[in-house]
Amino acid sequence: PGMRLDIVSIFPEYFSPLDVSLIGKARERGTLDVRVHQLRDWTHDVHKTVDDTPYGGGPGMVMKPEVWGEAIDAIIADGRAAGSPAADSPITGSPITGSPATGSPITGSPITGSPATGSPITGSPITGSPATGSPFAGGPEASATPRIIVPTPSGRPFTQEIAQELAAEPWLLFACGRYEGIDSRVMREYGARMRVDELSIGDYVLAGGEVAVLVMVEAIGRLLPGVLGNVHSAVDDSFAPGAMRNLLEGPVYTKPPVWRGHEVPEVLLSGHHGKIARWRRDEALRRTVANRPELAAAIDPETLDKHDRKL
Ligand code: 6GU
Repeated sequence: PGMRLDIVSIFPEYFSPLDVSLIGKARERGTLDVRVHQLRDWTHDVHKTVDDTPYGGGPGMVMKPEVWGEAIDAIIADGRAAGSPAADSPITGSPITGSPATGSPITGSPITGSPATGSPITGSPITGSPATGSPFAGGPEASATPRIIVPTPSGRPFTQEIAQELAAEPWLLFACGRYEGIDSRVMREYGARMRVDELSIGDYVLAGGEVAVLVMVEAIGRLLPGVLGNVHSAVDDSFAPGAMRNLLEGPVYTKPPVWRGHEVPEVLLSGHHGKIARWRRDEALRRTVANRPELAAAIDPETLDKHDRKL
């Protein structure tokens, strides 16, 4: 069964990168069902207003709660109707840049422009119990809720650990704020009924949550079973738990052995696997101390030997 991913934004065009590469392939295969929604589709006024001045004064604008409430309610209803995860749901709708042609704002943006009938993505889930994911199934699907992610510089840090946790979820809904943010009552309203996380991707300020969501979706997407070309790469990452945990990746080399006078470190050509492993650990440690002293300081001294302490 795949993961369903809903993204709500006033700039759906930001998400065209999700049509290509790893994520695009996962969508084509049905591992990922990504639906990008235009928030303004849930406004009712001619100007499609999504923001207003902040109570208490101050600069900028705040996103109105009513439009967010309608958007999130509709998407949750749609996801429940389709069955969540939506591995089972017919792939319909317009290409990624298109807003809905007619009627309900709920169409999302499946990657293929193919018609509903004969879509290569339609079909039954590969695994799981027969009823799971069926639009007609009762039980948990009828009351399924997504995990809601609100990207904001004031959120908890998005880490590899959180990426792993989110990669295990069947349904994520990203609510992208612009301006000074979304009226806080929206997070309170949904937080009472489902998991809502405000997450930041780093200590700098972006103009909106869109790019942060692209970052998070890529980090999560490459962890999904079958998404990454090489299954080993994902568990071997700098920030993944495991053998070289808490160390940055060291330098890497490929052919030719000499390029513009720069030689590949001799040990890598030696064929001595023990020496190579030791050298890689040394380089990883050296780099961690140089680039991320706070990570180096957090290394358990028990995992260091006499040789390490001299680095
Ligand atoms: Cl998640 N959003 C915005 N607007 N700025 C950020 C961020 C998120 N993370 C770091 N800076």
